[in-house]
Amino acid sequence: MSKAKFVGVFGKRNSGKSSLINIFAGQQVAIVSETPGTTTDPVKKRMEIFGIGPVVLIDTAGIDDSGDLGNQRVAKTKEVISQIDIALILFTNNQLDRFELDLIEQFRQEDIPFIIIHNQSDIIPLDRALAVELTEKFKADVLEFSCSLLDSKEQDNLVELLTSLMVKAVSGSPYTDKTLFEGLVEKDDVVILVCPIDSEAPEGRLILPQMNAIRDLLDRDATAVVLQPRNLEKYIKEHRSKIKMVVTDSQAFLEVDKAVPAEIPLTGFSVILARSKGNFHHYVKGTPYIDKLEDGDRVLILESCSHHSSCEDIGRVKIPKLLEKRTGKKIEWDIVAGLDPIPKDIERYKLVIQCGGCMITNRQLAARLRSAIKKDIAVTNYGITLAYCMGIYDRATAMFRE
Ligand SMILES: Nc1nc2c(ncn2[C@@H]2O[C@H](COP(=O)(O)OP(=O)(O)OP(=O)(O)O)[C@@H](O)[C@H]2O)c(=O)[nH]1
Ligand SMILES: [Mg+2]
Repeated sequence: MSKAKFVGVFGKRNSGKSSLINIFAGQQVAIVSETPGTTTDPVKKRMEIFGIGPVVLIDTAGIDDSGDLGNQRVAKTKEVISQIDIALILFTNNQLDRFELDLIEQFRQEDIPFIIIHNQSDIIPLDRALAVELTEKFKADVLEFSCSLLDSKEQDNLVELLTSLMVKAVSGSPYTDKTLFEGLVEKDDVVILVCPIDSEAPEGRLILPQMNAIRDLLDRDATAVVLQPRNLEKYIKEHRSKIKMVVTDSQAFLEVDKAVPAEIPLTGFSVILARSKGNFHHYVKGTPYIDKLEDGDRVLILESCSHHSSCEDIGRVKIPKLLEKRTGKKIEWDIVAGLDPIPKDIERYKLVIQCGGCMITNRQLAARLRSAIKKDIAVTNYGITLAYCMGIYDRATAMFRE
């Protein structure tokens, strides 16, 4: 289930960013040249790094670029910051000045672990006193590196060292995915998963959250009972005392709600999925704001993948319709797709509704909602909004609100 980690490589022009990416990729993915400003737009390379798993390395344009075009490139480089899990910041010649310091400040603000790399150390070695000063000041690892060592064994050792620092940086991250039942289910618990097989179910298989739920229960040595809504009542009658909780597809919630006695916790796949992705307590706080919306209020939809037509339909059609019907108000809708930048004037919005985020990392999700949360704007997500409008929110989130 592990998602790729996004690693951004930053530094001035000619510091060796593209060279570093090529070393990791073991191939020439990025153009390297002695002409400063070779890399212009961010370039992504997906690969597997032993110890981390799938990784997307992002090569960026130099942060010291200038002029009109240069400023645009720097702006593109800075947009990358909201997408990454780790930053590698390269400098050379023991010169770390306002360009790097400005980046480091942004990493700290956005809570992104970073590794400071002194590159081209074969030409000018890293000043030890500077390394100690930087480590103390920024509580970050500082690595003496070179992308062009003649001794390949020595080069391999350096790459291995950098990899281990990257592993350390991601493993301490508070943004790693929670699994669906983390903290909810223990060994030998019985959990009923209600999976309606209707015209919306895909042919011959289960959908991803259902499969992930089964897998997570197996990992926990719990028992997953997978059944259709019509078989639920009978099962509960026969096994009532043993059931820890029931999780259902939201579409079947109302029917399932009637069949599950009040003392058995009931929730939805979309709710446990939202919880596993983080920001959940903000959603629980923000969702009831739906009923406070007034005529002319603006709502921002954050649609983080642009290629799922069913999600597109939920964000662009279903949710606006449901909310306007429920509130009876005329609401203004804005949509930001993919990983496009969040509007700077976030204060204009009364509510922000994020998609399920199945295609993005938890850190990216956190970054997308950070400015709204900071300004105390109500936030929620697709699944929880649907649950709210369907009238199942209270019961489906009860066990998480105590
Ligand atoms: N001696 C030495 N040369 C290096 C090292 N790393 C990169 N270079 C050289 O430095 C030059 C710039 O390297 P690039 O990888 O293109 O640098 P970049 O940071 O991607 O540069 P821009 O894309 O222009 O921002 C090239 O000529 C590289 O061969 C190193 O560790 N040692
Ligand atoms: Mg480059």
